[in-house]
Amino acid sequence: MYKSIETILVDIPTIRPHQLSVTTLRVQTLVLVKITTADGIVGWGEASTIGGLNYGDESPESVKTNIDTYFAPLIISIKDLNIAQTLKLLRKNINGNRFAKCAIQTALLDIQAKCLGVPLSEILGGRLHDSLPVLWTLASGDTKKDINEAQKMIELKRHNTFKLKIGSRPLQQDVDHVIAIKKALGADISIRVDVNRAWSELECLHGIQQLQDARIDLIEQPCAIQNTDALARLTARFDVAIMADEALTGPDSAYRLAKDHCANVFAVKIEQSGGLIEACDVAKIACLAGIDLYGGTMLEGPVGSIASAHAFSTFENLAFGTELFGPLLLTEEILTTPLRYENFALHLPTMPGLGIEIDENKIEQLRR
Ligand code: MUC
Ligand code: MG
Repeated sequence: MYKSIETILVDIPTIRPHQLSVTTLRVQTLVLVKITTADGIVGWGEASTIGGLNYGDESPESVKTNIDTYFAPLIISIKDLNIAQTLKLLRKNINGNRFAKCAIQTALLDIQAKCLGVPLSEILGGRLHDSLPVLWTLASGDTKKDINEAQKMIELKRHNTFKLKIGSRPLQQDVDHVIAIKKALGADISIRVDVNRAWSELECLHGIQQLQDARIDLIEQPCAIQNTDALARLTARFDVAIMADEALTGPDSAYRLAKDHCANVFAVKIEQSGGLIEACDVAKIACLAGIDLYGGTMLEGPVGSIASAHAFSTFENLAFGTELFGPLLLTEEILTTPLRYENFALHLPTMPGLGIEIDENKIEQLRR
């Protein structure tokens, strides 16, 4: 059935340093997975991480090693299983490794949808949106630069909603930076912040109160990943929406966070969820619990971003939009036709599978 599985690391410089509380990204390593069937059908997946091991518990190198050593022989050994049985086999034999599992699942679903001649979204329940709103993250670390960057994005009709990365500077400096940007861009522009778990609960009380008063729309993962009790207390205390990001690691954690009222919004990510199917499960749990949805990114390139878009396009209500801007942060294009970002949105392809074509010559030039 499956003839070969290749994992390729591609290092691409970013258009500017991207400063998060946990790391500053200057180069993004795309972890691309290519699965080829005996009939010559090719499926692609991606398992990029943020800053090696700075953000999560998988690195590009661990993903490659684990796919080459454990996933690939298992998949090659499959004789006659459908995709559901194949994914069950992987779950049974491989613990953890959500990012690697996501890349493999994406490539398998790409193949399956190509075989059926339908866009990948159609085998995830069906597309409800042909385009998805995409915000831009301001993370240059400099207030003036961020304001200029935002104004340029609005002029270009690329983005009209912005997420600000904070948490690496003293709290009051960060809060003043956010308020200055909100004032400069005006009341109609939605501003959100991502603290990337940098604040203690006490700092959250001081910081979030000021951000709420300044009409910031969303506070993303303000405190430690494990401190979900604090997340619940903050959600109960403030009117501004509190979003779980790093604390959300798939359907199990979605269930626990929902049960304990730990957030108003879930940042659904295909890699953090362990796959597109699991991301859809997370969204379903959120819907049942009355939690709003936001389509998150691990700053993937075009493969992971469009895979995410296929999953998110099946969500009935994406109240807080998406952040699928990863490809726009990169200085190199790896598709023969770039993803279509227009009118503040990412437009989904209609071709079978992921609906993209990889520029394999470019990959050869850029691969590590
Ligand atoms: C995160 O924590 O949300 C997503 C956008 C961005 O700038 O960083 C990532 C990770
Ligand atoms: Mg985040």
